[in-house]
Amino acid sequence: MPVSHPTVYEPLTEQGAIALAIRLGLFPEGTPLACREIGDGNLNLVFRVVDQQTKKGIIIKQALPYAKVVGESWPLTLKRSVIESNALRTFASYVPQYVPKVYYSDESLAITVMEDLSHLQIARKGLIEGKTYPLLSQHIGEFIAKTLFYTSDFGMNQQEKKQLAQSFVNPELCKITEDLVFTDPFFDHETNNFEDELRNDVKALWDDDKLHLEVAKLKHKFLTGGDALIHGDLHTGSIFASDEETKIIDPEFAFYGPFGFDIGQFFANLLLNALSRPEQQQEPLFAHIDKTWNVFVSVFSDLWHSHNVEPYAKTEGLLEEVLHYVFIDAIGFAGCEVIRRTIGLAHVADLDGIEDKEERLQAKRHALRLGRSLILQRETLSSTKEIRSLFAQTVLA
Ligand code: SR1
Ligand code: MG
Repeated sequence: MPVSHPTVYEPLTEQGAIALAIRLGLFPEGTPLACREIGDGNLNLVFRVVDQQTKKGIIIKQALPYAKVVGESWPLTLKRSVIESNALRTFASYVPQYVPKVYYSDESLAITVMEDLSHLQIARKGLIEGKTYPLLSQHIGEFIAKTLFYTSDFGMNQQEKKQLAQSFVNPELCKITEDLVFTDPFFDHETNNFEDELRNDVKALWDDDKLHLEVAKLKHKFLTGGDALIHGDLHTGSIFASDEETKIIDPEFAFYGPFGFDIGQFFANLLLNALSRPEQQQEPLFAHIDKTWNVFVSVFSDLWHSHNVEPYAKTEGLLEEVLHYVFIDAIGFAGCEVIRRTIGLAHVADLDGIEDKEERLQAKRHALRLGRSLILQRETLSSTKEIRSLFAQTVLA
């Protein structure tokens, strides 16, 4: 049966994805192709088209006009697919080794065609299986440092930065984060989702004025901070990894945001995994947090001294001031992310996958306490090493 070639938006089928791959000339003529929809995220369709002989494939990612996790009642802009392909291309200009290659994108079909990374594993899945990914923090620290520095007012022409920022204005996806990370979990909101047994713990957060003030300050930073082009959703489900390689995917939430946000989300998701592990297996997660921060500081500082375009760059104390606020913000953002992944709309398998109900509830109570401590105590921590003691106090309290 002939397959039509859409030029106006319609969701692809597996046959349609094969037809598109052929039309784009991504495989030699006559290649026997197979396709499967493999998307397991909250928002999009993901097709893997494979040459059945060589087993080599490509990925076609297509945005749906609604949030898949909720359904058609939650409409969502297709423009996020342009944001994603442009962000991948921008990141590739600084750190090509850490992002999939983009072969093609089409705004009207809301698709991005990119490198198949199926030789790697989603880091969240591997971490849940107990893997440690020895190079993960080295790679993520370098990715974050380079992308943040080079897209900031320190690393690029300050007029061009404003234009780049304009091309990444992403109000609908930012609103999701503003609501789901910074607002809904802290109020009795219909998007929240948690076990009845946690109601007293959750209600304590809703009634916590001290916490509300600090979350409001962090939300304000997210709303107003335009330091650099950030990934915007850098949890461990947005990372493919192996023992040797790391690739960052899914930057559809990218926009000009605060320096500390990506670091905070990454820290939070490592901590959520640590909460799901027995104590004696937690250390690799803490070591990843230390190393991500140390690599970030080292790479960012080197670039600061070697490639800075800002005349005040050599002013004593400025770099230290920037790193200080990145650190504090990252810890606070991490606290918000830990709480929202526990009681908000989009949970994580690290916690939800704990089979024993009592253990699961206990891990979630610990997560709520840890998130709160990270937010309230962010200004008292002086190094990532202190996250360990905060974690231990929270879990033992
Ligand atoms: C309705 S979208 C829910 C979550 O999925 C994405 O991965 C983001 O983390 C978002 O907050
Ligand atoms: Mg995503």
